[in-house]
Amino acid sequence: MTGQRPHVVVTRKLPDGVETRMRELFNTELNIDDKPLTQPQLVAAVQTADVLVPTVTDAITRAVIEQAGDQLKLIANFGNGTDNIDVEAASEKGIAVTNTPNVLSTDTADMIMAMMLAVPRRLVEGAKVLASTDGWSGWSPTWMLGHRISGKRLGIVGLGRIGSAVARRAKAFGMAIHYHNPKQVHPDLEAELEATHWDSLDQMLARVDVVSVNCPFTPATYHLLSERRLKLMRPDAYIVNAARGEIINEDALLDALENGSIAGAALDVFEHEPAVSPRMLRLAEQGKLVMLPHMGSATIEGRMEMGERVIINIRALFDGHRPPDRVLPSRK
Ligand code: 8YV
Repeated sequence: MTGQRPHVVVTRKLPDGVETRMRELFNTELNIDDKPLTQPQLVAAVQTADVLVPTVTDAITRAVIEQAGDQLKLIANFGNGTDNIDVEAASEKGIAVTNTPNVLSTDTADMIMAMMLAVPRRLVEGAKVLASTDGWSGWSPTWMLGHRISGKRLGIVGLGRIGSAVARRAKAFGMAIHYHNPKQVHPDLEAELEATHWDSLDQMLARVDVVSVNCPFTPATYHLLSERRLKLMRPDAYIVNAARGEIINEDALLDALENGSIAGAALDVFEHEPAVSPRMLRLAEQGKLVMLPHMGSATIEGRMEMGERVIINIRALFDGHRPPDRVLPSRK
């Protein structure tokens, strides 16, 4: 450490205000060009940094962590999900891991509502008509009809911070809230949302009109929405995913969309991100799939607040306190 100023390596370009503040407070190494670091560059970073600030695009694997120098005290993720970091390997080496919870929940939930409406209300299809060379020939009572979401049942897979923000919005849109969590949420939250808890994900999937995936990606949630489970969904149901692509078996989802065993999907995240397949592009062309490039939390306000959380976590640790957003390895 240089005096009391920790050496902080930031792996991607962050909003200017965040970078300026970090430079004022720390001995900060920025990535102005925003070119993602290679694995050897990440290893080099953990060998010199007191703090590494990675994002979802950096794989901070056990192999990377094992090569870290003793000076590395904190991996302060710029993001909520920490599936890009081997938290257990970090903990074994005495390296703390933090994330940026809460500050992106409302932005992500807003985007999820837009995604929830996008397929049933044919948002992208409609917008394309006006932008096409043929243009729009005029209004008709039976043209571009979609489906109403009000009065429908929403099944939230993972009623946590983001899931609850989605539920509040969906309730205001007139949807009935159902959820599957390993553990039932606090009765006050259930009462506020008038939410129905399903112990069995299978049973919930068979009974809801829209599924929103809002759980973290962990080894336990890999392909949670498996081929078998997707087959339980109703043929008029929609699925929305702004969590992580790996939670849904993407091939099985594409099969279901192609054969009409579910009505549509909106995805902000992908199993092989950033790659999307020609099959997906065809389904998007047909209006059965709306795809966004991982934009769930992409507001300048949210990104500034994420940066603030990162700074607070670094300062807390180097002031001798427990960082407020400490992430612990999941219990096996
Ligand atoms: C962020 C996200 O953009 O925070 C998360 O978990 O998925 C995104 O909204 C990204 O992770 C930043 O690292």
